[in-house]
Amino acid sequence: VLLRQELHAALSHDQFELFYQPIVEAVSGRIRGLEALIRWRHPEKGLVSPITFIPLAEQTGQIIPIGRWVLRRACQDAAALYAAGERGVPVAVNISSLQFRRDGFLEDVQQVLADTGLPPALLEFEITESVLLDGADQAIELINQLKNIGIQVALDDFGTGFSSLSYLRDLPIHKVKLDRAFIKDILTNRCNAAIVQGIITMAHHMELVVIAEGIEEREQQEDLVRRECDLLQGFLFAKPMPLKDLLSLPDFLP
Ligand code: G
Ligand code: G
Ligand code: MN
Ligand code: NA
Repeated sequence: VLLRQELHAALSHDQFELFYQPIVEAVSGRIRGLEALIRWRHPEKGLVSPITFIPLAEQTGQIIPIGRWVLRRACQDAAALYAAGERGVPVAVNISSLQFRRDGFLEDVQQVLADTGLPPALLEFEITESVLLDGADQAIELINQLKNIGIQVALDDFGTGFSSLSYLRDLPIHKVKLDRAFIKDILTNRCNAAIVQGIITMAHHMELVVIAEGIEEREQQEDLVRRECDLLQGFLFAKPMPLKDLLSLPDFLP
């Protein structure tokens, strides 16, 4: 009933978890990164999707403490992987625009890096075009500051909503993530295939790395390899899962 109130208590009751989904090199399928995806383990409802509670958390302001928790936990996990493996695996964290545009975000990030000892090169942020709502200049400055400390930034869900091609030019991002909506029927819909090819070609001319999301079939992988997409993510490779399950995958660490 009052999901809003329960959400308020969820953090103090330790009901959030992070799942991780591998991001793989398109050609080889080898793991090149992980995306952290929050889950709410509700005492009665079971696992609640962030599609339900992130918008609610954004309305109530809860997204700020929840976002801080996600960042800290993801950096702790990535630091543990780094300690266990040879080179570590970069972890991508979704940052809500409210969190990104809030004063003190950069300081929070630096504090978490200091506390966890995670090399900044192993942290990546996924933002959406809504970070530009209050004007582009502030967002550009912050992305540059993150870049200066060694954190990469990806533009998520690209191609849907209000994403403009000029964002690829104006934002000092490192990567662009093609929304699943274009990938779903890339094999049968010539318009979607043309959009995907166009974005990949453009992005490469701007020295951006391209990730395609929602890969479910081998033929989609093959098609995107032909189109020279760099990285892929989707159920074909692995679903989002708890870190301990990932660790038990064969050939997990490079
Ligand atoms: O993995 P999944 O279907 O549950 O994710 C659904 C949506 O929730 C995606 O759009 C994803 O970006 C968003 N999301 C998942 N985890 C986080 C998080 O930690 N912070 C924010 N702000 N969004 C998240
Ligand atoms: O918006 P964002 O890219 O952060 O969201 C990632 C979402 O995509 C998560 O909800 C995740 O569970 C979902 N996802 C990841 N791979 C696939 C896939 O292959 N198919 C579908 N349908 N969803 C996927
Ligand atoms: Mn994302
Ligand atoms: Na996305």
